[in-house]
Amino acid sequence: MQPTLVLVGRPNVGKSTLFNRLTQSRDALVADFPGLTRDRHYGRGSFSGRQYLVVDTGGFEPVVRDGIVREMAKQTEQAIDEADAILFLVDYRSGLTPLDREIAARLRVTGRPVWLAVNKAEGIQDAIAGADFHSLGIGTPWTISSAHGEGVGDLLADVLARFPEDEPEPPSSEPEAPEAPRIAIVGRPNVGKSTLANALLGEERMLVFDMPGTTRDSIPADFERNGKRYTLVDTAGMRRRARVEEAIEKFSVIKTLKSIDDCNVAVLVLDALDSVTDQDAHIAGYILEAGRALVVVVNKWDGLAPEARARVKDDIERRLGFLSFARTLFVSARRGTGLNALLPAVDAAFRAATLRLPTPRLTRALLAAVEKQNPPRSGFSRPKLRYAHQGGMNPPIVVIHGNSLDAVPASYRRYLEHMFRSTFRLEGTPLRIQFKSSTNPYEGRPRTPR
Ligand SMILES: Nc1nc2c(ncn2[C@@H]2O[C@H](COP(=O)(O)OP(=O)(O)OP(=O)(O)O)[C@@H](O)[C@H]2O)c(=O)[nH]1
Ligand SMILES: [Mg+2]
Repeated sequence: MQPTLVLVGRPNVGKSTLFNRLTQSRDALVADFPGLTRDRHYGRGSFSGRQYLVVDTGGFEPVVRDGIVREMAKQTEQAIDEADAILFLVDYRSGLTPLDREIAARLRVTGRPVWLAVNKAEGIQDAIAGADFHSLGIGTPWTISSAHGEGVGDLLADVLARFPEDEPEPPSSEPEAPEAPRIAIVGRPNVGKSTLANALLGEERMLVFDMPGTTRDSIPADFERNGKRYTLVDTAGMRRRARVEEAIEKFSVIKTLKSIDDCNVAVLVLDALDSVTDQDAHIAGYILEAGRALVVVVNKWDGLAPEARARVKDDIERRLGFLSFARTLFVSARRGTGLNALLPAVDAAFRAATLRLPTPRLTRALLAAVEKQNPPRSGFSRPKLRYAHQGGMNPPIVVIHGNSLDAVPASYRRYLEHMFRSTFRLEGTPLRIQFKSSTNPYEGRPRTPR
């Protein structure tokens, strides 16, 4: 499983500094997508091949400083409720404070596993750093420095060891594609996810996603259309048909992230009446970061005047330009208009995401691209691209081998991506390109896994 780690602590203890450190490897992966805005509170990370989600509860601090336990903002409460592990940060330099005690008391009643981390303790021995904090009753304190990284690896290893590891991936040369695409319908509250899900599953089918007691486990629903099988994975906010029209959904970023991780194809639903909001852009960013195939559905299109339609299309291009690989559909889930195109778009995205890319064909495409345009010279050398193989699927990863590949600029990487996309008709999926230089002094050493 991919656990969710929630960072909790009073202001200024170093939560955001730790968050940045825990998500660094992922940031690097999606760094060069123009226009992508990162949500600084939710992120993915990996350590020794284990993946996890991290939530920084900073910025959610109560406006009223006293009575933090009662006043703790809703998002923090929700994140604590949905956490698999809580990392409770305290500050070695300022010592134990009354607020730390209040937070500890609140965390003790959650029943969730809590790790106590004494931060800003660079160069300090465990026994000294932790001395003050044993009295919080949260167990043995871990000494760390978020800023310098000391102790963070040990802490993380201990946290992750508590959760079962996923089945190891099959060797990357022969990736197995699942037969039926797993689809996650994601989006802000009340954009029409449930109506869309019902339209897909058929009127007779009741959605039971919100049955009491089942909220933490995802409940997939299988269905069949035109002789093909699909699975709809649980998505936050889906409800029984009878209750679709009822009150505002409770939105959970953590559940949204989990269902994105759990699917092959994400269907991102936007509300045409609101055009593109920041939250839409963030969810889009999570999908890209996860490398999931994607179909964008703009719902409630029926109610829009022509000028408004033009504006929405404009906004999508401007704010979600980094999703240009995905097909965008304009639909009315309630009236059923435009929906015929949805499953074909899902099929196309799934095909692209799980396509086998044989080494000879990839290499041929690579060499054709290089012949058409060489990578630019850098210093004394010109990067030499020799051959390519597939390093994974969903998302497809193209690993390019050669010399001096560190010098390949982002613009040339995008050129290659474009060439691979058009050669293999890769529509609807992110595509990752990795370079492996044989002159690289780090070649052969274990790398930080994705
Ligand atoms: N010396 C030292 N300073 C640190 C460490 N971690 C964080 N800091 C500093 O502490 C200050 C607060 O760090 P943040 O990460 O912003 O703290 P925060 O908990 O996110 O704060 P809020 O979001 O306001 O609650 C910054 O000036 C950091 O540079 C550390 O391990 N050692
Ligand atoms: Mg912060």
